[in-house]
Amino acid sequence: MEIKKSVCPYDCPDCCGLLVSVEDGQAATVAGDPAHSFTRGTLCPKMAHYERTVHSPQRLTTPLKRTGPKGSGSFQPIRWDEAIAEIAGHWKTIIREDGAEAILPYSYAGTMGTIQYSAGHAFFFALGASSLDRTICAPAKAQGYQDVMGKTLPTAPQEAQHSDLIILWSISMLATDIHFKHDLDLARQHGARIWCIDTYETKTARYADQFIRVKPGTDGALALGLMHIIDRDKLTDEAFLSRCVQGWSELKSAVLPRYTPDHTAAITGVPAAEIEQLAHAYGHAAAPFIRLGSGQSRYGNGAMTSRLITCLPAIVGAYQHPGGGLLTSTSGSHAFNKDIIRRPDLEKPGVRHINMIKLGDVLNDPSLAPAIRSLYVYSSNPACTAPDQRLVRQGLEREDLFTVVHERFLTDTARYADIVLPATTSLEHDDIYYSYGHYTIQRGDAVIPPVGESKSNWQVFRLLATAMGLNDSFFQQSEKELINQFIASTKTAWPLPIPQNKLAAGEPVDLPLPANYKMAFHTPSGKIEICNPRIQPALPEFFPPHAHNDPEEFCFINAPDPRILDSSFNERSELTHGHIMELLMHPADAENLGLQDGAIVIAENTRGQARFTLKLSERTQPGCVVSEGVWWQQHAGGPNTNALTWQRCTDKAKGSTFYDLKVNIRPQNAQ
Ligand SMILES: Nc1nc2c(c(=O)[nH]1)N[C@H]1C(S)=C(S)[C@@H](COP(=O)(O)OP(=O)(O)OC[C@H]3O[C@@H](n4cnc5c(=O)[nH]c(N)nc54)[C@H](O)[C@@H]3O)O[C@H]1N2
Ligand SMILES: Nc1nc2c(c(=O)[nH]1)N[C@H]1C(S)=C(S)[C@@H](COP(=O)(O)OP(=O)(O)OC[C@H]3O[C@@H](n4cnc5c(=O)[nH]c(N)nc54)[C@H](O)[C@@H]3O)O[C@H]1N2
Ligand SMILES: [Mo]
Repeated sequence: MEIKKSVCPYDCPDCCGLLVSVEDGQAATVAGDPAHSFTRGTLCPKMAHYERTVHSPQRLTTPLKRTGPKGSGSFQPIRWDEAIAEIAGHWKTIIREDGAEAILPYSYAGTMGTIQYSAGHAFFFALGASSLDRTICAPAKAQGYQDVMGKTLPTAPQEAQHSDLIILWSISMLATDIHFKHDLDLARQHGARIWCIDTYETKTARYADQFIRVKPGTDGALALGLMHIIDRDKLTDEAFLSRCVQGWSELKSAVLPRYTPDHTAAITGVPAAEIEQLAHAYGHAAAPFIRLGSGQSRYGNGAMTSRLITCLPAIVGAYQHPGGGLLTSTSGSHAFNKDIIRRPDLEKPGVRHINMIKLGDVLNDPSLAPAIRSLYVYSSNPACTAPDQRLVRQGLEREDLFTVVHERFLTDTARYADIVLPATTSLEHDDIYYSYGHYTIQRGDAVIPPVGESKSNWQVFRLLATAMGLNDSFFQQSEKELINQFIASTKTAWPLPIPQNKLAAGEPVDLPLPANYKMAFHTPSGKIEICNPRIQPALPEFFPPHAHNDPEEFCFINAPDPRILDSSFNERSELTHGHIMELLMHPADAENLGLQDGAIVIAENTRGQARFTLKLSERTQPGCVVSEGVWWQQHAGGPNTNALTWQRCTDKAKGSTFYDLKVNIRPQNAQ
């Protein structure tokens, strides 16, 4: 038996270091790598048995061709050369008749690996296909941070160990960022207090010392209310503000006066006394640290909300103190020059861009010219995870749509494919990884041979490039050659030298941070920009989310489930058994509707409906129902939460608004 190092590839901020024991070409066990400075040898329950995903009997092992109606899941195995020839044949006809823009790639972060995530970019650019805007996650959060802080490096999570007050702000930490708990536990040993701000009482809220429950989409008003009190009670750091911040006096005179505790309480639903308490805790803390998740960004005002929260550390000068600061997403990704794989230079000028959130509209729009005639999906499961599911599935059912899905499992999306191609897992292909939750990077080479005939994303695009006559030598490179280029690119892409030999050897490497990184404000003015004259509005200001004006009765939060990750891990029955498609409702609301705990209910709105088991709980607030997890149809027994979500975008950065919606609830047997 041999122990080999690897990296968790999933779309999670922790990006764990792994130790894989390999026996007879199979992964026998998977453990955490104690040498990884953020994840320190522990894993979540999903990855602790990653070998069950890798060697699952449900793995796709050969290419498949559809034999039944779309969505039925009837396929027959075919050879790789037949599959590639069939795809190339269809695409050549489509390009000749309608142009390459009639082909749409669709992918996201099934793997976060730098190569495999972006493996198709250059190929589809060279083909001239429609370009996909990959905005399904939290670009509005990044935008809000950037509007205030520019390219300033966010605070490293380990800093929180030295903080005396930590706010977990719309982050489901015990589901989505579990290793951060270690840093908080250490801070607590020195007396730190932990606050959590969420719309319902998550496990993370129970772990915190104090919990603030906000109405969905109103955190921007809360941030303004906190600033109002911090200013009123003279808890600001005036020296820091005058030296390092632009626009504070304008915000103070033009916006803050309205956000009195009572006005803020009326918008957010948080009692004025609690707002006062949090403002004083934050204003008096020696080194307050905010860990901002993405929940607040999944609304029509998501970029603005994130921008308003980003102003808070500035007014108390948090960045000056060890332990103080704000972590949104780390910039570990800047350690590599991603253009090496993405090749933006190959994108044809003026080519059509399509926002992935709008997939439902795009597949059904009769006026789109050219119409989408072929969809190539990899590293994503849009039939399950994209908003407005009824429209997405209606599009996938189109007989004239030639759909190819490159997957590890027969997902909801793969069931609609004309051709399915089997994909490797991260243990079977080479890649190099960065994290969006900390500053450790690591190379992860294949540790076992491919399962069945599966191939990596990059290997498939190499085959397709040849079949489509793209002879550029770029497409002939191996993954290892690309990894070497990424390692070499760290010299120019990152501020301080990175130990390249350690990185090349597959060890976790902590990116060296400049000593003053928290105080080096990379904005055009060199200051933190509460007022940003280059954007509209120049001063941040709260406005309500989209659903504010929706006619249905209940806000609907569809949050992460600790057992799965988006729709990944649905293949693992030991994880997915038990409570799924549950809907939390406040007992007072249930009483009004005459509904009992355990009732089967239908949630519905103009987009569609989904069936849930009702669970009465004071963990949620009146007027707000909650469901956790994005479940495969075979587990959900029908449409999942995305039957109810909208294709509407955020205020900036065209992000998704998964939590900005309302539904009506009725018992299943009532009309
Ligand atoms: N186990 C598990 N881990 C995951 C995922 C998963 O599905 N399961 N998903 C992965 C992905 S793709 C991502 S992007 C990250 C996301 O990780 P997080 O940032 O933790 O998750 P979010 O989905 O943004 O939701 C975080 C919390 O925001 C709350 N929330 C919703 N609306 C509001 C609001 O208006 N105000 C406030 N204050 N809170 C609100 C939700 O109730 C939820 O508890 O996690 C990753 N890790
Ligand atoms: N209702 C609701 N919907 C949501 C969310 C929510 O909170 N609520 N969260 C949203 C968010 S934040 C995100 S980021 C999206 C994510 O949505 P998706 O992009 O659909 O992500 P996953 O559901 O994880 O599906 C990834 C798929 O990629 C496959 N895969 C893994 N590795 C590879 C590989 O190397 N190659 C190939 N070809 N395939 C691979 C996996 O088997 C898996 O089926 O979901 C969004 N959808
Ligand atoms: Mo995400």
